[in-house]
Amino acid sequence: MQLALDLARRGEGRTRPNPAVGAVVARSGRILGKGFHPLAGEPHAEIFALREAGEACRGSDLYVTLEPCSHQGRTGPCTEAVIAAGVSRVFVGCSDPNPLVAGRGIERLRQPGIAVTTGLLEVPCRRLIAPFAKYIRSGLPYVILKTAMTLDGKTATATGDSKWITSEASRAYVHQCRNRFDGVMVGVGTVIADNPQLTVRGIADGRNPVRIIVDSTLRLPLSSRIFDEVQDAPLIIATTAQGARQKVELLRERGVEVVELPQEGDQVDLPALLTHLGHRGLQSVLLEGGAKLNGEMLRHKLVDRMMVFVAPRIVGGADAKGVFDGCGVAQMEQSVKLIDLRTSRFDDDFLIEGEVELCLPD
Ligand code: AOF
Ligand code: ZN
Repeated sequence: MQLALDLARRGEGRTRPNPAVGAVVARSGRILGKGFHPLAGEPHAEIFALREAGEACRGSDLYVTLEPCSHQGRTGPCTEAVIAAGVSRVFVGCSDPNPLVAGRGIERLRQPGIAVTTGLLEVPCRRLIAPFAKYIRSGLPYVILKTAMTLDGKTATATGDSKWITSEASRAYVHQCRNRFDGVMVGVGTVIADNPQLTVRGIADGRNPVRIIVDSTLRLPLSSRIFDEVQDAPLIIATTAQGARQKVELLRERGVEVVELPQEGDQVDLPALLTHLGHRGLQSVLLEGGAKLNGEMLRHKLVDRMMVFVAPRIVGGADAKGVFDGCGVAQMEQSVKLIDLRTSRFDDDFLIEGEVELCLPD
């Protein structure tokens, strides 16, 4: 199952609106076939694994990170292929949250007497499909907020300098994350301050996520580096009726997708933006700041998970920038809590990751 998970990750960020899935056919400790779902419309993971194993499937074990599908979608039901191949035992990582499947796949496999074991490495298998699970339930993309801060919780000095808080290893990991996400999103203030490209660099076979910039008044300078690679890295600018018509036209001429959304106060209505991104098929979005957008996304309960890099530095000073703007909460009891915590290390930085607790305070 660990091998199936590793295989599945090769499809991460490529399969929307489908989940990333991996499968292995094995017998008596020998791997006979391997597969992963590469792209919606292409065969499912199990089909590749069964094909590779061929005749050897008869009497073998199938390990699959997600319950095999039992419905006719863009492709046929995997359950029928598994049964026809003569597999004896199936080990499933987690059930499929798609209401068209939701346990029916497992049920169908048991009908002709296949021994099905569920919940093998369930936690990582569920984590892998968390974007798909949220998307299929709500139509909204799964949002991971990524940030980097000093030990005293700052993302920039009082003068606004924010370059190189974290190590090169941490930054390389962020590129790996962008490569696995459908979208990457920032506020216009971050584009003005840092002039980022938000592309994937230094990864073989890397592909760029859709870049989303939240800019309620269209103040994004046309000289920004973000426009350099619009052909290879789609760019969406989310704005409101406050954005000048003429600028909208200029941006569209450059190949930018300008989306005019309702306003909340004088800001882009963020739930409306996320609904739009969902309609556009984005299943996962990496939110990379700044503090204002972070705070607003959190307030609207649109953040599902956080990745916080902590660098062993201290900036000091009351004016240095923090990770979240907005009014914050009055009582510690109302604070946003992360659960299912994990830590890892990138050179001298620590990465703290966790799921935002579901019942956020109002
Ligand atoms: C599997 N194995 O590798 C994947 C599954 O339109 P289709 O035919 O591609 O079906 C998409 C649905 O199938 C998707 O919503 C999810 O429920 C399941 N995905 N199932 O057995 C796979 N990718
Ligand atoms: Zn399938």
